[in-house]
Amino acid sequence: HNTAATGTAQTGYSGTQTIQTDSYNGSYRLREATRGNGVQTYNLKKTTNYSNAVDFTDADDIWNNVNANLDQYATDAHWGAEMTYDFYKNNFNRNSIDGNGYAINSYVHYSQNYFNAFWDGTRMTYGDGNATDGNKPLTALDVCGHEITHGLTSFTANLNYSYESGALNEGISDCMGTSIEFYARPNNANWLIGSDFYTLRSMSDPKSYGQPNTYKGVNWATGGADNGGVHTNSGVLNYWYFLVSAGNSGVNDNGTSYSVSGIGIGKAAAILYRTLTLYLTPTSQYADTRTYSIKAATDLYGAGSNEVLQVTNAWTAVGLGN
Ligand code: ASN
Ligand code: ZN
Repeated sequence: HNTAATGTAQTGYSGTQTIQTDSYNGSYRLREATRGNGVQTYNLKKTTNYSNAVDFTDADDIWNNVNANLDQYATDAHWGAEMTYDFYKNNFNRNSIDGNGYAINSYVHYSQNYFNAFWDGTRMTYGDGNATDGNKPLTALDVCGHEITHGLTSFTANLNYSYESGALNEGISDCMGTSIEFYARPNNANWLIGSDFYTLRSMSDPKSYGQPNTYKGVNWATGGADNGGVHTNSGVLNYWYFLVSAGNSGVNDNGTSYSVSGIGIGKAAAILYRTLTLYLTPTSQYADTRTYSIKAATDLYGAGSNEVLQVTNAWTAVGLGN
């Protein structure tokens, strides 16, 4: 028999946060039922065997045991999943990734020296990192939001995970992951991906991490590696999203001068969410995303609005003018 409880977590990356847990058999677990059909976070104990995963437990629901197993970072995954649920619920009234309460299960301490995190179609998995990032777990808030958003994408546009549609799939996860970071941790948010443990990408300056900021421009990946460059060519969507949110001016790789006035990350998220959930399809390309994001902005803010103008200007900036 279990009872809902409210705990306090000293997270690894996000300071002290309130989390929902439950009380069971004399201790507390990272399980809750206040959001949809539940948010659960499990311990793989450095194995890859999901059927042997166990609960993380705490004696008093004040999760402050910093230990050599790095168990404190499990609370980051749990809180990150809760904040991702809240972001979609509070902003778009969406009840989890499928709109129907889909249980969000996360698995921490996957394997050994594993420097990645992934959504496998049903759940999240996080490695503990390796020497590259100083052995820091991958449970940063923006990465939690990124991985869970892969689930949202699979239930909506279901963008094919290769070449351009795959780059859009990746970019959408970065854009929403960063939006979730700004939503849940507004005083400690940035446009980098994974900077809590090791910066993987920059949305405000994709070229500084080997990504393109212009469609088919410098750093655009053309080969089959990485499913057709999905983690590289996502830089174009990322920079578009940064521009829509925060604005910037400059000259792109085609020699086109641009100036975008940011409309804020909240409106940018609303436009991208509507584009993803209403208009994109498995085979959508960058040109389609331009068309439908302008349509989404028109739906939300009206034809001729400043929002539509800046969304359009940002596409011109990344090399997708008409
Ligand atoms: N962390 C990576 C991602 O979510 C895993 C992968 O390559 N699919 O994109
Ligand atoms: Zn991804």
